Amino acid sequence: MALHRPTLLQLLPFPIHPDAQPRLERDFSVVRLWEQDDPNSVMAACRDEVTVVVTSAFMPVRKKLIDQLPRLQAICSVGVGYDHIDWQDAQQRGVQVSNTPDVLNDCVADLAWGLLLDVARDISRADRYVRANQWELRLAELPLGRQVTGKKLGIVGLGRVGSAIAKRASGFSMQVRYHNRRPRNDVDWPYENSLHALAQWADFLVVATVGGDETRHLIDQAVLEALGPDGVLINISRGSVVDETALVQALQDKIIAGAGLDVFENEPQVPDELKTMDNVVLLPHIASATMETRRAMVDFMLQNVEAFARTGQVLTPVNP
Ligand code: 8YV
Repeated sequence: MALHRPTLLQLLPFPIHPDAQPRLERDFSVVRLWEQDDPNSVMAACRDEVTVVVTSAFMPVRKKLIDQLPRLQAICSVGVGYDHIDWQDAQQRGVQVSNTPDVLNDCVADLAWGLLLDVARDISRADRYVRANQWELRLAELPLGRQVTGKKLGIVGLGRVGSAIAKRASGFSMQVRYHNRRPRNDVDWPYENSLHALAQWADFLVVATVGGDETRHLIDQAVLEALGPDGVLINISRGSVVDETALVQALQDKIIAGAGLDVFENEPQVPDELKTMDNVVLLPHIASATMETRRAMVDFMLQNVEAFARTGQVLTPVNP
């Protein structure tokens, strides 16, 4: 007699992890939504069966979808951020929501430093200069960059990723300060209780806080003015944390010196004005995008799904 397996709704594939599909299908009857020609009718057919939804930061799970699934018990996501999930609505209904913290800290911190070094030393700009044969033809001089070693690094959001970014600063003999909702008593870096004061102090302001309503437009015109004409903004958290219109204006008016951005307010849309600026480095949300880290993230999602199948509890419920 075949056992009735619960139904899992999978919103996207995970080709990076060779075991992902067999491991999901061992415990669940899996609906592969991305493969369906008519996802709406497939959803209508399975909505009363689905107990688990699997997703990632690139595939939102909003209240509308949660409301469509009366037997939903868990949403397991790949990625540390969870602003793409209406987790409060889920939790009100008793639906568990899990993410994949920690396994991406180093990778994201590495990329924050990549952006910082790139903007400060004009690496991408110098690469474009060589490719356009400007070096050989001596058509134009490259401007001088900014030194990184010995400068001041301000971290907005000293969580797991923020700490990994801060640790790397010692290799560059930099001073570090941070701003959080509240000071941490387990670190030696000085706390600034005002974001404005941190921006005023810092040469490089790195945004590593969570996304969502609470942090929306935390980096606004006033913060950018405090950062000042020699200051550089780096964002590897969520586009929503920065008021993008204010940022474009600040760059155009030379209120700040430059920016390195891995995330944007309306991904994959990037304001055209930014694309023409040489003091800005733009990346397509790749901070965790290495083979090792993405595989570890998918594996962590699988462990959450498997723990839920075994015990009824996910391993890492989101913890706002
Ligand atoms: C990933 C991210 O790109 O972890 C996050 O919150 O934004 C990124 O690391 C994303 O989660 C891919 O699934």
